Amino acid sequence: MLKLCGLQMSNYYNKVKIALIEKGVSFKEETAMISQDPAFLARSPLGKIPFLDLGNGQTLCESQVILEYLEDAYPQVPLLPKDPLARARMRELIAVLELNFELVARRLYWAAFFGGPPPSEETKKEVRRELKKGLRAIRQLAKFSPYAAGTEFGWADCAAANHLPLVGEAVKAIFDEDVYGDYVASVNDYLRIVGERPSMKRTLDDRKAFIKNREGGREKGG
Ligand SMILES: N[C@@H](CCC(=O)N[C@@H](CS)C(=O)NCC(=O)O)C(=O)O
Repeated sequence: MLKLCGLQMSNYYNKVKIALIEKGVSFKEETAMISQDPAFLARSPLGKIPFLDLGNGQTLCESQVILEYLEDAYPQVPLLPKDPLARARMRELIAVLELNFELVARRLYWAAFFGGPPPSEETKKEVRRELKKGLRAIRQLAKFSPYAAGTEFGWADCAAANHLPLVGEAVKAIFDEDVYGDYVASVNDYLRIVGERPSMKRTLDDRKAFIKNREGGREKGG
């Protein structure tokens, strides 16, 4: 059986988890900490999570690559439209969202979520500038009608439903601002609709429980 490896609090892990649930593919979950140990690198070459253990001695890393694999290997419930341009549009939205928005905000996560030192003024300035560019492009490309790329739930939602709130939380923590500004109602309406899906509910509940346990463990551990 497939095994999704990583941490239930990770947005990229949850992107893959939602795709697996939506597609009705059986899978198990394995908690795996980010590591640069040779044994871990043998399973995940960059030492990142998530990765998928295929159960035959092989693994796959990179969430988008994993989604592509799942689509090819389990085509019964598609998460990508049939039309070539619509497929490209979905990939375009994910690329913009991840490379030009989530990855930019990622520079804030250490300070925002893990007690790291505050980012420098220079970093904050760069992040603010790049997030603005990324958000402008997202506003241009996202449909939210009601799903991220149009009327059908798909890959773009597996990504957006996890990345959009996380970026919002990071910006709030560091800048005490709402990154979405006058777009916030559209984003929140979208997150409410997508959040009603059982795949999202399960993933978010697991995430909350994971974070709660982790914090409890930390308190216990002093
Ligand atoms: N492009 C990767 C991003 C995955 C990623 O950044 N994962 C984070 C956790 S959410 C991680 O492993 N960080 C550790 C590191 O960057 O070394 C994907 O889509 O899977």
